[in-house]
Amino acid sequence: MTVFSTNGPQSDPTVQPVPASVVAQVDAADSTLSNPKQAVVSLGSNLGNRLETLQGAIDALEDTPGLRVKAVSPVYETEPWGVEPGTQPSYLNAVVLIRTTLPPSSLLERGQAIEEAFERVRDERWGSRTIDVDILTYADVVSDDPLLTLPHPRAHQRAFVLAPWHDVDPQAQVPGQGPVAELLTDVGRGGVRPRADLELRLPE
Ligand code: A4P
Ligand code: MG
Repeated sequence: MTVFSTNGPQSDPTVQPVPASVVAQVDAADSTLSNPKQAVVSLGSNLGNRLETLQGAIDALEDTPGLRVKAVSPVYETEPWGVEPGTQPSYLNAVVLIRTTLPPSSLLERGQAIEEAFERVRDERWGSRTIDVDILTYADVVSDDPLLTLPHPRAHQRAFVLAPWHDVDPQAQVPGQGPVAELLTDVGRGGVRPRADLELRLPE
């Protein structure tokens, strides 16, 4: 039987109208899902098959629901930063641009899960590692929470971060610090060299 009402022939009198407040909540959730944020992630490795591990971390990021890897930088061979010269193998570093609907805390957890998956051992600060996944920026969020400091507190001092970041996004800004291009000029390119013979793939 077709029920006719002022709303037209398809309306069902047993269906109650959805309250406006619920509609507003659903709309807000939907706009979050359709409004991913840009984040920038730094990857570093100085143990094991460094290139393979960097690629594995990029693929694992892409496999994360609510996260797409949008760009991958060139690879740099870099001198270990923050330790006595000659005490650690050199690093491969790269920077990736992502878009994600994950909040910053979930992105951090995902990065740490990827570090675990590559059997990263934490026995000393700035110790050698199979993989380090650091969040450089998340949109324009600024936070001094030690669990997740944004932007990354040492990013603006490090050529191994700034050089690949500038390659992949020459216009990038570090919130509160200025353009990556200027920071890189200030810091210089000492201790980092591009490895044009090594390439990381953007996941399909
Ligand atoms: N944490 C706070 N903010 C962040 C953030 N923005 N991204 C907290 C990621 N983690 C963040 O990190 C320690 C704690 O930082 C985490 O529990 C997290 O809640 P960790 O990865 O466990 O330890 P770590 O990496 O040894 O310490 P730290 O201070 O984060 O080291 P860095 O500054 O990341 O430096 N030299 C070269 N050439 N290339 C490198 O990639 N990396 C490091 C690590 C040192 N020297 C290097 C390189
Ligand atoms: Mg770290």
